[in-house]
Amino acid sequence: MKILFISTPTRTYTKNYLPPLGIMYLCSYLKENGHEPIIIDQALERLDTDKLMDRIRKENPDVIGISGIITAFDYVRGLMETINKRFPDKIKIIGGHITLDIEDILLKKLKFDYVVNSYGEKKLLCLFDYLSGEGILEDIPGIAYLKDNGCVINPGELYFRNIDELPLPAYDQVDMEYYSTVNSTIIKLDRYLDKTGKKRPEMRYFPVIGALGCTDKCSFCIHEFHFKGFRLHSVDYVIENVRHLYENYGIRVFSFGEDLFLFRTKYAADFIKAMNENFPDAYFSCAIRSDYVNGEMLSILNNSNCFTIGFGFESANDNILNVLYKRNTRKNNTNAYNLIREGTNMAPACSFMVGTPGETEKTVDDTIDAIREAKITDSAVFITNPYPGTRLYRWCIEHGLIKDRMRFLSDISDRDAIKLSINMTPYPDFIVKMMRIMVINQLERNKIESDPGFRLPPLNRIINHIFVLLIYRSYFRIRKLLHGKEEDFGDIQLNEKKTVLLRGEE
Ligand code: B12
Repeated sequence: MKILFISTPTRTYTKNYLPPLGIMYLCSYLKENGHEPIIIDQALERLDTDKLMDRIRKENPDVIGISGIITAFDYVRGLMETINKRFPDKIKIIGGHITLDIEDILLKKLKFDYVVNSYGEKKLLCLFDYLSGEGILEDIPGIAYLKDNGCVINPGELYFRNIDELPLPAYDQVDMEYYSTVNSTIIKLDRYLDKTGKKRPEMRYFPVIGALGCTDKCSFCIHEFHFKGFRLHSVDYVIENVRHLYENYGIRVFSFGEDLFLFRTKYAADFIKAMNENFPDAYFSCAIRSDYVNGEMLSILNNSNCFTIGFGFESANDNILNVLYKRNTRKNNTNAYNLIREGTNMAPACSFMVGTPGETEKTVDDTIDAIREAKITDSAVFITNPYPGTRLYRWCIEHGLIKDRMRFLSDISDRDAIKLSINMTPYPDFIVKMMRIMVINQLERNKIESDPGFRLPPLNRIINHIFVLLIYRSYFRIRKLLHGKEEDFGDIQLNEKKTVLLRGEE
């Protein structure tokens, strides 16, 4: 069967800077199984509608497979209007994170024929068998379709126990030159090289999947209900992948992911040994959870070319961390940050989020205090967004915070999580936005103290450090006067109700 995959822009105003690894994996697996997959990397190419339709016509596939994350929703909706008009008879399938918890909308409103949830390889293979007249649709786990005008979502999951069975991604299907050179400066690598005096590599960068999934089920992430479990590639598999990229594409800087990679000490030791022996001139970054950071792990990593290690700090208030289901504490986060910064050459990287249900002036102040104490300087600060597929999204639906799903999907389209979509606090929107600025202000204050050469733009100083501070603090003073006491929503439970999402009931 011939399938044409189309990647979609995470942001329409700028080209994607990471390759569409999901469909690259699907391509190589389907090819290995006798199918004919190809990719139009629209996330990069940005063909105008006519050119894109011409390409589809020329390729004349049996199936059109669209891939994306939820921020591509509006784009996919527009694309499907045209595709449905021009190619009414082609089979249209959608996969990727965009599908989670909105299968009915994709089937009924965007008029896809099939939705494939979570990992796609084996499900697509079964679906192709079904489309060729073999197998039963109802027996394919994790796919959704319309039946008697109702949305059917087959339960269950179908994926590899051993992910080493996956062939390497189809690198030949995308513009490797673009993807390996688009990230031409990586500040944390520059700092690492300055600190260690190590030789500057050729700046050719690429992400490598070392593991899939996560050990945890944070309420703002998709791993509780979808993409379940944690699967680690063997060291040999990852090294083979790295070798392929190193030898064929000259890659010298790797980022290992996706959510979690080196967290078992023995695995980390074996992996670092193999990297040091085979690619002594290659550098890499990876992601971890702060509770997996310890002295032994760090000394192993410090004895390698790992230049940065990132984790989600999220909040320094333990109640908020509980609402986020982080299974972690402020203490673990600050310890990990300090251990990495003070005991190694690596740069710690962490990110924060504000506006979680239960957030108050006090909980944000806890985060600000922790940033001050740990002297954290550069870090991303997001506003908690209830993306579909997560517990927070289901909670927002249950609590009536998301009433019109189509409108919500449009609101989160084409935007980063630095924007507010749903206000999950009792405060006005501008206060939640200011919470983010207050946290950034502290990061900037730390930067001023640690780097004498760093200057804040005067307008930023006046607006954020003076006006925002004044309005924000005054708002809470007045609120405290009116309520007569400090607010505390620390006992919020996101699972107070049995979370069953009714898809297709609207
Ligand atoms: C890398 C990554 C990014 C990259 C690029 C993502 C991309 N490819 O477009 C970058 C850094 C740009 C990014 C940005 C953001 N991201 Co992001 N990101 C990820 C991450 C960590 C890994 C994705 C990945 O590469 N997986 C590995 C590949 C191999 O798997 P895959 O893509 O899932 O593909 C498989 C299946 O999905 C399926 N499949 C995929 N496509 C298709 C197509 C068809 C037809 C079929 C049948 C199947 C299929 O089969 C594939 C193979 O099994 C995920 C978390 C995660 N663990 O998945 C979050 C994740 C996708 N991101 C997320 C979010 C929210 C964001 C941001 C909004 C966050 C922010 N800070 O602002 C921004 C959006 C940018 C914007 N609009 O401004 C959410 C998305 C939630 C959702 N419901 O869509 C995720 C799931 C994290 C989370 N919170 O849980 N992200």
